[in-house]
Amino acid sequence: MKRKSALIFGASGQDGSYLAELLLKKKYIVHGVKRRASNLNVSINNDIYQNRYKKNKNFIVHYGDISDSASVYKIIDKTKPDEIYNLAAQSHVAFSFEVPEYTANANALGALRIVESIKLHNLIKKTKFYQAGSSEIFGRVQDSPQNENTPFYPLSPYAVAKLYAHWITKNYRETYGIFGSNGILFNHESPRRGVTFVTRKIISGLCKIKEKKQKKLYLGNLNSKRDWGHARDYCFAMWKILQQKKPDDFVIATGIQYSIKQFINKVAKKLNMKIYWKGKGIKEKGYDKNGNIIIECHKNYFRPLDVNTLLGDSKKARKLLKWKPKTHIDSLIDEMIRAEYKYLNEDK
Ligand code: F7E
Repeated sequence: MKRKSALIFGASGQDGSYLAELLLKKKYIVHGVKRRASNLNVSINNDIYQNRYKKNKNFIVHYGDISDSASVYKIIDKTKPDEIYNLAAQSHVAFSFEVPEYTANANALGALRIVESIKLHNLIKKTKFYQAGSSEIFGRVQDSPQNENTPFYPLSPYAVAKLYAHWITKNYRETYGIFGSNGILFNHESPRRGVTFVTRKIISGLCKIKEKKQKKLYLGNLNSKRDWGHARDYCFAMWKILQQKKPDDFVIATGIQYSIKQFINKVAKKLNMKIYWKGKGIKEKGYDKNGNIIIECHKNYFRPLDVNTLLGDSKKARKLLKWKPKTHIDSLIDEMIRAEYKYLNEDK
């Protein structure tokens, strides 16, 4: 039987690495697109990329950039894959306020470049396309929990760009019959998460505080609530989405939410640290048992506009894809703490 082939834009990020692993296990030929001057959020991801795939002859690296039309067209023409996964993005919501145009170019036009190349290279009948959507498009939530029918209300340049990518995928599906599906993924984390995202930042910070390698952790909005799952489970959903007979859009979420403060308390408990909270809003502080301030809010980590609550309803995915999250948040935190200690020891 002929091996299936897949092309992953954003192959060296958190999701790209889990997806590549899954597809290689499923005997795909995997083409991964990587930026040559890639300054990825964590060097760990680059290591995974270098060490894990370099020697695998079924993993082929292509240098390119989602913000460069010629490279996107060329790679798609050269590989003519059965499946394309677009995981390439400027993925920091806060940073999108600083670089809105770059964010629109990568996150919105990136998806357009791919669907347009599928069309131009006559791959409509051959190639299935997965667009990595984001729960951020629900923004100022109009209903709770959010499902595929909840109205969108994006609150950042990141979310506005992701909404364009969502609609252009749907538009090419309806206009040209492209097999284009959107996964609307709620937050998903892992030890491979970049250190500037809040879960990894909290786990890394608290581990270092416990080991006396850091005194304090500065954060922003402690009251926002997120629905966090494990990236590995969510990458499995991406693959399932493309194995359907028909293209469609799916919310991928756990259906359970915690505030940032609740997440901190969970991590602290696992590390046998008790945090005593005092104050409100930006003045809220976390103290250790000796009365030292170990968590403080800093204006730099607040966003001009924040999404205060996100909670996903993934009934459709559970029914049609027969998908459900396997990893409970407690196991996710345990895995992230174990990895953090490994990184700390390697640092030594
Ligand atoms: O923030 C609050 C922050 O940066 C979560 C991306 O993968 O998921 C991710 O976007 C919450 C926000 O993720 C800090 O204000 C408090 O309310 O971990 P985050 P995100 O913005 O939800 C979605 C689904 C994506 O699509 C994105 O690509 O935590 N928060 N203090 C903080 N956040 C950060 N980063 N740093 C803080 O110090």
